[in-house]
Amino acid sequence: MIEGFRFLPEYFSPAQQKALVAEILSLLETCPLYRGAMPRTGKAMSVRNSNLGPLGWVSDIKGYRYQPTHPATGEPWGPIPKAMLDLWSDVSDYPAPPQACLVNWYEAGSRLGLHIDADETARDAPVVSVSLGSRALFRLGGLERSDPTSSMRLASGDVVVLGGVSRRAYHGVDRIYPDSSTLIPGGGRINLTLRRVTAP
Ligand code: MD6
Ligand code: FE
Repeated sequence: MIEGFRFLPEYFSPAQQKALVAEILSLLETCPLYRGAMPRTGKAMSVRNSNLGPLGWVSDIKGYRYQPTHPATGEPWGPIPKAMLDLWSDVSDYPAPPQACLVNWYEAGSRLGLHIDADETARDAPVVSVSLGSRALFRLGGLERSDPTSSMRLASGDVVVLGGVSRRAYHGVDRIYPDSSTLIPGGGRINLTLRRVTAP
């Protein structure tokens, strides 16, 4: 396995998952999910997203970037839940807190193409992710898009850390297994990723 990749299955208990989903759903009321667009083409993304924290990752026809306000409401993003800040303290081994918690919302047919997370200047900080709700088929490759990949299922409560060399590895989500969880009303999947954007 590529150096710096960590898989922490069932990091969050079912009760913790329930509380975290309730908190996220509540925060999304004022910080709503929206559908971003792909740079250049403007094609709609398969996944809807929002953000929590002082910065949020947005994608539109002009490109990818971090910004302090929601593109639809113009308001600052909501706060990062304490459970997520505690997770970062526990697993990141980084001397400063995360600045962005990207909320990705998957429906039954949603997917996320193979990509690297490369829009942060603090490249020495890991990206830490939490899966909630339906299971997903996650694919992890290497530093080149053409490198061999391996696939694994991510279930609700699982945590993935891309640190070290794996921070620059290609990865994506090939499919969601609908009805594999009852955690989220309507049966979707939420993936939360914590990022440090700028060097402390
Ligand atoms: C997902 N995850 O699980 C997509 N990125 O829905 C990511 O793109 C990701 O899980 C960086 C670090 C961990 C991840
Ligand atoms: Fe990613």
